[in-house]
Amino acid sequence: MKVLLLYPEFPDTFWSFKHVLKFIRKRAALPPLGLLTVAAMLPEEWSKRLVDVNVRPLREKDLAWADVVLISAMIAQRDSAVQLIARCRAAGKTIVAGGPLFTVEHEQFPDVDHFVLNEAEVTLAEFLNDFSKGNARRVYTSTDLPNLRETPVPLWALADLRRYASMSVQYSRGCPFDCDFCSVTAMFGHRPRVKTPAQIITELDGLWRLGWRGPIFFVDDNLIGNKRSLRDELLPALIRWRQGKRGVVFYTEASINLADDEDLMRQMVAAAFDQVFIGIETPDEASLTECNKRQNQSRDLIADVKRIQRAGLQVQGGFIVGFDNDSATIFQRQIDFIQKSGIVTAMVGLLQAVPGTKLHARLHQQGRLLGHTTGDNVDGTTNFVSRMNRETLRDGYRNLMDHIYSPGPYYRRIRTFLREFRPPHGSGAMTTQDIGAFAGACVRLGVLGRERFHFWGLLAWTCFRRPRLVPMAVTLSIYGFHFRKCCEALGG
Ligand code: B12
Ligand code: SF4
Repeated sequence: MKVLLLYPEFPDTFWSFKHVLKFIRKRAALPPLGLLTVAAMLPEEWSKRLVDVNVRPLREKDLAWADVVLISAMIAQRDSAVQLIARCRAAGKTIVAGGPLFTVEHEQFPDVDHFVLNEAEVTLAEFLNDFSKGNARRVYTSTDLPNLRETPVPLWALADLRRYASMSVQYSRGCPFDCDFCSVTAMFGHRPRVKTPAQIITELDGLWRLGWRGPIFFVDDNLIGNKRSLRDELLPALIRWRQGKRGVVFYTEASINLADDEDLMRQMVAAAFDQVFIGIETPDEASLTECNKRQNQSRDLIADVKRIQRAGLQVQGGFIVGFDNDSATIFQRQIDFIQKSGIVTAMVGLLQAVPGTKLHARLHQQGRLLGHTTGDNVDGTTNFVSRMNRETLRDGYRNLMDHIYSPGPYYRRIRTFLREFRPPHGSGAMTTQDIGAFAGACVRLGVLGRERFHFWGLLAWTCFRRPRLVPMAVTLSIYGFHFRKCCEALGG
């Protein structure tokens, strides 16, 4: 059996980091971890080929080679998935689909032969068994939440690692919190299920053997969801593994209560974590109550962010506008918060209702849903009737984005962050990739860009005040270039 593993294209948005990738000569931010994990669950004797369309196009000869196509996608990849499925259908291939897009809207894809939904650890074996007997059903689904101790090591060798900016591994699934807009808990439950440290170390050894020396994203939705296993098992194992290894750094996602645990932060930094994405969402208490983001309530969120930055972790933040409680003042309040916090990478999205979430169910009951979500929360669209006047929301959102990513406020924010950030000892060395990116930045941002004065001003300031942070200042300047391009596409 020849299996083609197919991963559709991401739209060119904040999350694609497309304009950043050019500086470091990469094609995509991350490999498709779900597909590579599924590949490891297929019979060993099957031939496997990966085509990640973000890295290279699907060629006719790939289709001619394949007996069966396995496709994975998240909602944001819907358009590309539809096109690829049509091509596979025209080529007469058997199509098997799984992953988050199909798990929430499989009925929208009449051309797919088989859906293997939810977590493949529970649904794939039955499908493979039926498929081998020629009597596979159309839909395989399950509400069981598997033990990750059985999850195999992803087949990274199928991917051309050199094309990616970062690698990914997954330690846990599930999150103890209950934010109403979040599809993670709807899909993966509230009890964080974890792999053993030995599994993670085997995965890391595999990446190291393949020559990977760059960043690795722990794609857990909330790495600190199970603090005990993180503190007692994973982090000590990572600290041991990292000894004598240069180049590899980790980043992840976590909830804001990380700020309460100095020891945990210290341990994470010792294990070479240098960044953490946190869902801040909004400085408005009423909106936090509305979306049930209890862990963010009654806190000084700016002080929390600064504490994490001082511990040596750069904070990236997720923000949302468009809650029922939001009034027209929310845009300026978000701007003030973002600027004061020094969160340079601030992903501000319009609230969207994703199928399967409590928010989606509530809006459906209230008759306020307008149709599909695009799945991309930073494209300036929403899929329900908002309480705020539509034009006010749209214009307020665009102005907010335009403001925080225009050169003045953006470069001021970088300085606010660099003043606070305490990098661990030993960090700050320039890699060959950094040098290439720096040369590109000098030309594109320092000569051709409208931000040129800000760019050189920041470099001079950093050389003088925080010399070890020069590579970081350059990286963040390049991110700003990407975000500005995305804002232009929004029309802001
Ligand atoms: C890494 C990640 C990304 C990366 C993707 C990089 C890449 N190449 O994959 C980046 C940062 C680019 C990204 C971006 C976004 N993401 Co994202 N992302 C994730 C995250 C954190 C981990 C995905 C992952 O690697 N999981 C590990 C693997 C092992 O799990 P898996 O992919 O689910 O695969 C399992 C099953 O689904 C199944 N399976 C998967 N594929 C297939 C295929 C077949 C054939 C079969 C049989 C089975 C199968 O088997 C696997 C093993 O059980 C998930 C959350 C999560 N916990 O999954 C969100 C998630 C997938 N993202 C989500 C969203 C909404 C987004 C964004 C819109 C931003 C946002 N608001 O979060 C953007 C959209 C992109 C854009 N506009 O360009 C949603 C998707 C909702 C949906 N139903 O589609 C998720 C679930 C998180 C959430 N907030 O709810 N994301
Ligand atoms: S903390 Fe994050 S992952 Fe957990 S429920 Fe809230 S939004 Fe979802």
